[in-house]
Amino acid sequence: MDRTFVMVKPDGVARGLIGEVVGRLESKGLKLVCARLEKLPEKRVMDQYREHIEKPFFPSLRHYITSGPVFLMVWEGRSAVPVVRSLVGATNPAEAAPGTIRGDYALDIGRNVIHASDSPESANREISIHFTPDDICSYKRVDEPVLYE
Ligand code: IDP
Ligand code: MG
Repeated sequence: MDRTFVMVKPDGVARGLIGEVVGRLESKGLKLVCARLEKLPEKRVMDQYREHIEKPFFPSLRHYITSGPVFLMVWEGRSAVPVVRSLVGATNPAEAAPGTIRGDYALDIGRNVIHASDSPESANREISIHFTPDDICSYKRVDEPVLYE
């Protein structure tokens, strides 16, 4: 099964949207295998967003992402990376389709509620920034036999 890294950002946590996000991914059939609520240390912010460090918006992104606790998760399921990206919606919430998390819950690109890995390689990299292999739980969802052909 594929894994992806998902994070409810400080605006999402402060607005009480953790349950909404978790509920949507659970309803889709994905399995939560790891989670933690915490304020991100600077070093992991730099690792997480390394491809954006030189971008003009990075200082404000760094400030915002460390402004309060985030909810870090690992989700498992078939094609978990593209499936979660499609549930999350476009980076700019003004362009995100209705029915997506960003389309339904956000207005501003700098306050877009959620992060999700954009490729299996990023997912592995991001999971290992925030978690150790021992943190990942292994269990069966009772609906697994009917979720997959
Ligand atoms: P993604 O979160 O949809 O993968 P990325 O391009 O990887 O989008 O950007 C990472 C995050 O950086 C975005 O989710 C958003 O919070 C922030 N960001 C990206 N572009 C801008 C911008 O133009 N202005 C402000 N923040 C931005
Ligand atoms: Mg990205």
